[in-house]
Amino acid sequence: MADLTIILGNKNYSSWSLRAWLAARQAGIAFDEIVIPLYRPESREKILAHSPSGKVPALRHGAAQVWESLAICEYLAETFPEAALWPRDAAARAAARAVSTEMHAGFLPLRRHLPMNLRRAIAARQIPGEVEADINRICAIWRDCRARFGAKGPFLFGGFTIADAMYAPVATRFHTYAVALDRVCEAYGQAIMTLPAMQEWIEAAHAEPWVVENFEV
Ligand SMILES: N[C@@H](CCC(=O)N[C@@H](CS)C(=O)NCC(=O)O)C(=O)O
Repeated sequence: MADLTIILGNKNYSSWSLRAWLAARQAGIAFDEIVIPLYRPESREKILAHSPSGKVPALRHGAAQVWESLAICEYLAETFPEAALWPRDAAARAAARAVSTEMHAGFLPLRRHLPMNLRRAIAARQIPGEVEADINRICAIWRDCRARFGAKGPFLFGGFTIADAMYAPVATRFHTYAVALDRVCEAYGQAIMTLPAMQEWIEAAHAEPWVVENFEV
């Protein structure tokens, strides 16, 4: 049993859970996980036992209790500095924090209209204008980070960082909803989707029995 536990929602749908879990997995940290099926009568009470916000993900590590995906990622970066979850260079780190916060605080139309659903058959959906604007902004972020900071690897800042964890669920959405991408964004999406940790998460999502109709668009 590890002394660090991450509490998650359904792997098929819970994009915020994926972000925290992926950061921990990529950092090579030993942890246990508890998956709480969401949007069932008992879900809220079960989540509240671990997370005062009533939302997942949450993390427990000794006396530390952390909720909010980005705060969890920050905690992992601070507690395991050798994992380099933020870029070491200050300018790159500032940019990584900016694009991570932009994801954490925004892109609501995209999140609502194209919910993460890893089991969904791959097929395009009609994209409203406000979702297209989100997609364009995200692609601009990806292109800019890859061009300015990505030379040393396939991720936004070269090696894997929290910024990649924050955008990993977007890569799954672009894949699931067959969003047409330019060459740079397509390659970056592929780099995320083919990570062994992503494959592990997707396999677990496929094995889950729970269906949340609201996310089956
Ligand atoms: N801002 C939060 C969002 C967390 C969130 O909305 N989690 C969803 C699952 S992806 C949840 O817990 N939903 C359960 C509920 O609202 O009852 C974070 O970054 O962790």
